[in-house]
Amino acid sequence: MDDYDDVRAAFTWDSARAWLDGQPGGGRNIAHEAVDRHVAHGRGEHEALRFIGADGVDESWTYAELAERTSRFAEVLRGLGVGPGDLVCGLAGRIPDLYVALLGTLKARSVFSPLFSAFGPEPIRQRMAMGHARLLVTTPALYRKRVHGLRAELPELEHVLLIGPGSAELVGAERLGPGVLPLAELWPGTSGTFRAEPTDPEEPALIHFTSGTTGTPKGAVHVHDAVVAHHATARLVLDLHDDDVFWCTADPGWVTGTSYGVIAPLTCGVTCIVDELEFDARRWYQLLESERVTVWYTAPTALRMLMKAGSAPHEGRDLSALRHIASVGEPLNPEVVHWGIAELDRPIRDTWWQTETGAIMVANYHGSAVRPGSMGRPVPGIEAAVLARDAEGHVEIGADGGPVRLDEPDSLGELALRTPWPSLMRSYIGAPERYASAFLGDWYLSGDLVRRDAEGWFWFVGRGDDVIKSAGHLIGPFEVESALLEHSAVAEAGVIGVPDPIVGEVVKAFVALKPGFEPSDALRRELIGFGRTRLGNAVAPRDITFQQDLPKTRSGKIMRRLLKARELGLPEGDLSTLEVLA
Ligand code: 6R9
Repeated sequence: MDDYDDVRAAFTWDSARAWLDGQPGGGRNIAHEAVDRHVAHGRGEHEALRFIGADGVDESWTYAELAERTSRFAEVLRGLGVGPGDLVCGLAGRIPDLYVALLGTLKARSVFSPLFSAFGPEPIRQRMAMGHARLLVTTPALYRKRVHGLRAELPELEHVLLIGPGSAELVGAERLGPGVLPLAELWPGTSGTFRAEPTDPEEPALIHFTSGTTGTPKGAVHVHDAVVAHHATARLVLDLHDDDVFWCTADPGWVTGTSYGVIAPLTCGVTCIVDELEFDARRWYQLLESERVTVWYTAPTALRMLMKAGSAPHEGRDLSALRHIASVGEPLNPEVVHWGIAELDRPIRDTWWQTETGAIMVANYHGSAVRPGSMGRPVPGIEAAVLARDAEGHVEIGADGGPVRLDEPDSLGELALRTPWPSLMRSYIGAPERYASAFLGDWYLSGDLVRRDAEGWFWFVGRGDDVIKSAGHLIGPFEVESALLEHSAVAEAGVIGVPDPIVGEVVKAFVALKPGFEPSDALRRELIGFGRTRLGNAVAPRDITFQQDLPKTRSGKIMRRLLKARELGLPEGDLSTLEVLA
């Protein structure tokens, strides 16, 4: 049965608001909808989070336990004088207390921002400084390695709460630095009775940092009302029901791992699986089987790795509980969808969204047949359009001052979404002009190039900018270039993404050296190591090519596009703005 059109026609964001409760005293708070309301509905004993470690289940909490822990965390924040509107950053792998910190921060009406645990010191420093973070939650190991040396550059960071391995042992021990305390030291002073005060749905709740082509990262601000879109899409796209066992493989340091690894599924009252370990094909299939996962949300990189691992790791596994598989973050190749049907006996449903959109916007609806290679159709409540772009890549403005829509089937243009919807970002912190430039009239401009077929299905064509997607993670070339420029040998750097069959793209840098430095393998290795130390392995370039005359525009900007075209042996396109040809 395909009821897509009916569901769409019946849907309004106000009707979706009514699927949630709101707070008892009025207001809307994400933590209330994700945790406390299930306790109020008599489902406190249902399992909320199940953490899987090397030897199986490490920890499992009911909704009631999660409600109590998040209340205690909120009390800890308030006890330290961290209040509504203050920014709390989280820097840790998938460890249980990170989830408490996220939801406890929202309960306290402070603002939470996840940082990726594989970031090096520079991305961490920059994001915390931009957000004026007052408190960081991290592990002793990450604090020592990545944060301690930055404290002098982060005067606004007053408190660091240590969680995870080795943190409880530090209770009563000498401090690792100013304001650094193990969470366990403050826990006994809490009661677990904290209740979120009525929260204005428009109050900021989350800041997700994302990368642009130029300049600093962008801190997309999301408000508590976003939970309406998290919940509605979890129901309508991921088909979550309260007896589901849901596994989202995304890291909680990125937007998917927060919005769909924690918030959205918990609002549906499901049991969430959190796998604390790294990818391993055999173990992943084993986990799907042993935990009886019913709905699985993962990413093309992971699926391609499973495909590469062949049939052996899943042969004989009972995956009969698995009802629904969805994917996000990068283009999902049709081969992978066909592989899913052949090997897992289920279609993989692609979904498209962005940090800025806050929730799934375009998807292969669970009640319709999948179109392999298509991102799907707009979710209920969302109107999507294809907009014309001019030669410079800007959205074309029509005679009426609005964008020019391309309604002919198969036209290529920029994907745009009609505003507003609850999870749309409300600002980029400290960058009102950059925020304004993401909109034209009523439309949010995604920056992605797509085409829409005659039946209204969207097909991803490419990004409209130079941002790199590697293993589902967005990487800003400017951030990588800036870090390389801090090395004494580097005069100029241009950074691009080079296609990779498994992770989508890998980061590659072209570097021009300062006088007195000669290209060598030793210097290349040194620069790669330098990049890793500053940026972390997830962001640093994998490969560096020395090139003295990097191609530039008349205004002096390095032409990454040309570097990329040459690297890939593609036509070089319009070179009219080139000043220096290498
Ligand atoms: C959720 C997330 C957003 C960018 C987006 C696009 C790419 C995401 C995709 C996809 C092709 C899909 N992207 N989903 N490309 N097909 N189904 O990933 O957010 O990190 O902000 O990245 O990711 O280029 O613009 P974010």
